[in-house]
Amino acid sequence: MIQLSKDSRLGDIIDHPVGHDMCYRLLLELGLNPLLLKNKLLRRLRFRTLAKFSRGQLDDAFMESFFRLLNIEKERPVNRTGEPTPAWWKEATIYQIYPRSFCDSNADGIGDLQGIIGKLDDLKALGVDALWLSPIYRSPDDDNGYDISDYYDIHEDFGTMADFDELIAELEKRDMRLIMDMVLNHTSDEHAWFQEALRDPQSPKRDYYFLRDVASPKRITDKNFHAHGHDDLSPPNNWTSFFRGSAWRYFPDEELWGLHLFSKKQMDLNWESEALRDEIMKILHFWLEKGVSGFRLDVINYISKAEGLPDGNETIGAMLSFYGIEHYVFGAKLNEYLRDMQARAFTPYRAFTVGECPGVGREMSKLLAGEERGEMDLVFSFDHLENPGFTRWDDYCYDLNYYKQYMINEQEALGSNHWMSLFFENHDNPRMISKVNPDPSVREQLGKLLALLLFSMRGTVFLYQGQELGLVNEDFRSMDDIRDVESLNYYQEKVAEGKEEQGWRDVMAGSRDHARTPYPWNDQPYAGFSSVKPWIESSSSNRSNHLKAQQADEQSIWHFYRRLIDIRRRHKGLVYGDVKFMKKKKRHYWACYRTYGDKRYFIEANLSDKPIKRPTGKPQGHLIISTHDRHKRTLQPYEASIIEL
Ligand code: TEU
Ligand code: CA
Repeated sequence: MIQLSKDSRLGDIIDHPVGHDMCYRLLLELGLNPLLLKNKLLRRLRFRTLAKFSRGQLDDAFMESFFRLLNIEKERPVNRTGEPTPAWWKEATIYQIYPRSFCDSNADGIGDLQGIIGKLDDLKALGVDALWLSPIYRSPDDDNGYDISDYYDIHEDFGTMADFDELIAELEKRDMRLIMDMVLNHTSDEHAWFQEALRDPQSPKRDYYFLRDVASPKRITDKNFHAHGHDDLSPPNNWTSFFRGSAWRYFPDEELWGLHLFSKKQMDLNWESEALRDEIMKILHFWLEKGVSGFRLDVINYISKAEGLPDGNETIGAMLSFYGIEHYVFGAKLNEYLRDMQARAFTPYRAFTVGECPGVGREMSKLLAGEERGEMDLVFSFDHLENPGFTRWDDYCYDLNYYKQYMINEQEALGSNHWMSLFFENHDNPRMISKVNPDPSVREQLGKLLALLLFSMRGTVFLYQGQELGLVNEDFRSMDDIRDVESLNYYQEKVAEGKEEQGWRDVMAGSRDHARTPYPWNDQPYAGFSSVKPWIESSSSNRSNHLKAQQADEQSIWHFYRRLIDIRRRHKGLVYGDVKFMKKKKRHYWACYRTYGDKRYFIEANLSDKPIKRPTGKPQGHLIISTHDRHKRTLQPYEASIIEL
């Protein structure tokens, strides 16, 4: 295997899986079109030539970090041809529930397990096959359950283990499955392991975390660190947290630094520890024994950190606004750790796994979830959620033409041994309809278009609660309405920089709370979510689009989703069929064929809010589903349909 270096041609770098995905991200970050990766002239350039034009940005230190990251990975993905192997999770529609905000059964303003159990018939009526629950384990809720303090117990706000067992049984009765959210990159600082590790220098648990003593020579580069009042001390390296500030928290009593990539109460676990990995296997077995069908693995690509925890590169840090990421985004032992879990926990139970992998793109996903790899089944990557040049905090209108280009790129480059996760929403992102076009008069049309685009591609569809109602972003009135630790910290930082107004605008654009407000069930107070004031409140526009009204209206977004799920169940060609896009260059126009055995489908859509001419004339065939009931020569705004040929 050749080592890549600054003398390598860009083409060779792009043909490397990590090189490809990193260059893709880099172009997005720079606001450039990722299609550039296919440019023949560019592919022949040597990296150092490119670096020369970067006005010193891509300096030697940058190149060293960049190529170190690339050269860690020695393997190349393989693309198989032929038909994909059938699997239940490829055909399934998986529905994500954010338990705090789904349904409150005991009038404390917080959703719970009995609330979910009471609504299973509605979910069955929609047609979903499996539920994915955001974490329901014991937690002090610094990050709403993503900070686990006991992996073997249910959060008291959500109920008891008996409620959980009942949920499993009720799901089984309805032929539905359960997928648990498993957070293994970090635990709460209140977890017994961490408490013991902190207190007792002799404890083997000390090795479960990244705890370092004060006598560290390195200086922090993060300007916000000083705002936290540790002026005289320096943390072990310059890594920063995704939730702002240094990634190191100082424990004054013990005179120790602890690493946390997320909030300061989410302490990173050290997977180098074999004893820790044994504990993790036990946890997985415990839940598999209870009958769960699989796991969504939280930030699983971050679990292998570079030896010695070296400083992050300044250029990469400045570019991504996070320092140190290259030292854990795709660590040297990641594949090994995943295979270990697969062999010891998942395979024996035939469990399904989807890994949440921020920063991982198409080619790295093939290494993490290729069928022959023995690592995971699926990956969530996020390169489609924002347009090039924008981040989640930016207030802009998402152009669906980028999504089209992204999907063409993905679907045509995957082998039959690869499978894609299809989603627009989750608990970490604003609502997709609002991103694309916040005009309330197009909400229904656009909601249906997005639904049809999801269900007509090759991959597994994941829905997030409320997406099937076409919910939109909230109109929060002030920071008092915001609950999320990420938004709160982000805003704090802006205030400290004297950019209060900017902070509020960014939070309104990107807050994760837009997706975390109560599910609207009916026209009762609090939309039937609870009989008391909920922990976070939603706007009247979302409350009025409640499930009950949509179930009563055959034309609603909810019925449209219900029909799509049903169609996908009856037409396996829409799941497994080969994908071929047409008229790729025509702006706003989406057209593709799906072929499976002797079945053929044509999917056509208008991605814009203006009518466009059908380039091919009126398609012939049997209309399976359409956002508009009559086919005309022009495609109406956001019109979309599936035709069986
Ligand atoms: O998210 C990981 C992640 O990187 C982001 O999607 C995150 O929401 C944020 O935008 C980082 O800037 C996962 C969970 O989905 C998220 O809810 C948790 O907060 C996070 O991990 C920590 O467990
Ligand atoms: Ca409750």
